[in-house]
Amino acid sequence: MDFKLGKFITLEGSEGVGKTTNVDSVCQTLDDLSIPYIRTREPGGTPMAEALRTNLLAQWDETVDGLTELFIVFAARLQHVQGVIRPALASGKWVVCDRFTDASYAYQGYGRGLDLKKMAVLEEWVHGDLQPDLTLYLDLDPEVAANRIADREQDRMEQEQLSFFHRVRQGYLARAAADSRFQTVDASLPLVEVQALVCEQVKAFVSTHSEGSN
Ligand code: Z5A
Repeated sequence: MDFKLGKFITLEGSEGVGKTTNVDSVCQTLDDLSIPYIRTREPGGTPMAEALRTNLLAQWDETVDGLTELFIVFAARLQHVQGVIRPALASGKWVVCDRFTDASYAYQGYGRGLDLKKMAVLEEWVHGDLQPDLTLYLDLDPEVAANRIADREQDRMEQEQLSFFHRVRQGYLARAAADSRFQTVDASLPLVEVQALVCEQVKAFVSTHSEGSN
């Protein structure tokens, strides 16, 4: 499908910043405005992509190369874009997605040090004509974020050093500064305040884009 009637909203940020919690707020705002949407996530969103996610986050008794991670997340993304995101947008539904390709740039590009120009070729190949319309970037010091999820069992990526998450944050900040589709939210504020800011951003976006065409 090569057209879209719905809008594509993504939430981004390092682990523990509150993305999942705030996806709820985005969905609640769309519900209040009677806008039809689907809620999904990356890596994941289809049975095969969810299986790839499990592989990405699992502990392996071998070194996992950053390029291997990149191919896993883009393979999952292709399944997700073709099977879920494009059909939903083409049918007029909005898509609310917990992470998308900005996460690949932040984690595999800035975090693992992969070549950003080569990543752009892969992005173009997989979904060159499809980009989020609005990206809510939740910004938080990685140390504070790690403390928020300290009582959870940590997956392979969450066990990375703090320096890795500082590079990830720098990656997100660089991308947010370079593209007007980003709205940066201070995720260090109390949850109710973050939720209010997220709700405000979504309402502002809806008021300028609700006519339903590109
Ligand atoms: N990954 C990748 O490497 N490349 C890619 O291209 C993609 C992903 C797409 C899984 O992502 C991993 O995939 C991720 C990057 C990699 N690895 N890491 N690390 P994920 O999004 O599923 O995993 P996550 O980032 O680890 O999600 P999370 O731990 O569930 O964090 P979150 O969704 O941002 O946070 P939360 O669960 O909403 O909130 C965490 C806690 O903080 C919770 O108790 C909340 O109640 C609390 N919270 C939330 N907001 C606040 C405020 N404002 N104040 C106080 N407490 C708060």
